[in-house]
Amino acid sequence: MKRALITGITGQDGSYLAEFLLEKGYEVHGIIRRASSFNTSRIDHLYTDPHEKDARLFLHYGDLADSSGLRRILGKAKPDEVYNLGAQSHVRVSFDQPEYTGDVVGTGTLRLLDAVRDYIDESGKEVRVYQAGSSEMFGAANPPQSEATEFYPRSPYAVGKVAGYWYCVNYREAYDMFVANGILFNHESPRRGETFVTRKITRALGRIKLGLQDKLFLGNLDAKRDWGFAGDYVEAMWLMLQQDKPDDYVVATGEAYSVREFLEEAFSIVGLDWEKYVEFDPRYLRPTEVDFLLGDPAKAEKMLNWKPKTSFKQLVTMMVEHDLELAQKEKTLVDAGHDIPPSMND
Ligand code: NAP
Ligand code: F7E
Repeated sequence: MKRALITGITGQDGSYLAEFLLEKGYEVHGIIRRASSFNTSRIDHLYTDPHEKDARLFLHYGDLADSSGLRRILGKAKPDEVYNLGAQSHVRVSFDQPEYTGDVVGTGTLRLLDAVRDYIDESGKEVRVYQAGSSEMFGAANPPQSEATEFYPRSPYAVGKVAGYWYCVNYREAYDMFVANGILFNHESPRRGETFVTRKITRALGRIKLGLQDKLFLGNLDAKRDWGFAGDYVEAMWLMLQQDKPDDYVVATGEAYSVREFLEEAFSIVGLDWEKYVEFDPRYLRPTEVDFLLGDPAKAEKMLNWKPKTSFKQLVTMMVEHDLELAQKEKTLVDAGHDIPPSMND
């Protein structure tokens, strides 16, 4: 049985990847952060009591800021594959917390690589590493962006990801480690965090449709993104670690839409005119914006035989339908005189 270790298992991608690997028969170990409230809602459905004989999902407390903990976890999990998905992943927030973001996203990657390097030396095992790189690394570079496009990061988050990318290349070359950089363009789902623009829109839309909310405040509607479905993208992560040689791959759909177009598509599904509900709030602007990301996934298609399965329309519909159901549950509670429990905001 292969063993995988996932940092960021409680996040959107971590939950889909854990599902995917468990289905493939892996034993999955995940690193979770200690929090004062529960932060495992995205993986609760996968969890079984670790004392059960057939348990294959194990969680360990740790943090990318804590290298001794990472080393200890590697020793316990004994992974064949390590997926580094942990990050302060919000671009806007990275301007408010630049040092912390750089530490977790950039130096955190280095801490993990170095711990894996020592673990390989001590155990004699081959361990393969996937690094969650981002299209944000391209930033202001002209679209379409491919593996050959020069990076031009536009936020502390993106600079941290560029550092992580180069640490990975360096460890690959210096120590002959199997490290693959995925350069993933935006990918969304009903499990997307609610402060990212797509989910913010679909969550508000459900509430507006059911009369629980009047307005939606947004920033720049002109930005264009190449939006895919997270469930499709985790397969590409796994495929990168099944190749003969480690390499770097862009993962994208090859289609871009503006935030305005996302709004139009989402609101049209429920027969509402978005312009009646959306208002501008400059708080959501970034000091430096990324205007246009459009990926060229030709290399992943050719080398990994990977293609996205979900279209833009299907993605928006899936998110809108999910958030309408969630809003319906909230409405039932509100109508019965209850407050909406915080867990419904996940
Ligand atoms: P996400 O939903 O924000 O999840 C991030 C995960 O990282 C969560 O499990 C979070 O834990 C964990 N984390 C945060 N700080 C950490 C720390 N200091 N130490 C260890 N873990 C920490 O992000 P995602 O959308 O799943 O993205 C997964 C990865 O891909 C991230 O590295 C992201 O930057 C990158 N990426 C995402 C996209 C995209 O469009 N989604 C595109 C390109 C790259 P809590 O649950 O406790 O907060
Ligand atoms: O913004 C604009 C905003 O925060 C998309 C992360 O997963 O993908 C994500 O980063 C666009 C930007 O995602 C609001 O200015 C307008 O142009 O959903 P987002 P992002 O910044 O593209 C990349 C690939 C990652 O790697 C990141 O980890 O939408 N926008 N109004 C807004 N954005 C937000 N969040 N909120 C608004 O109100």
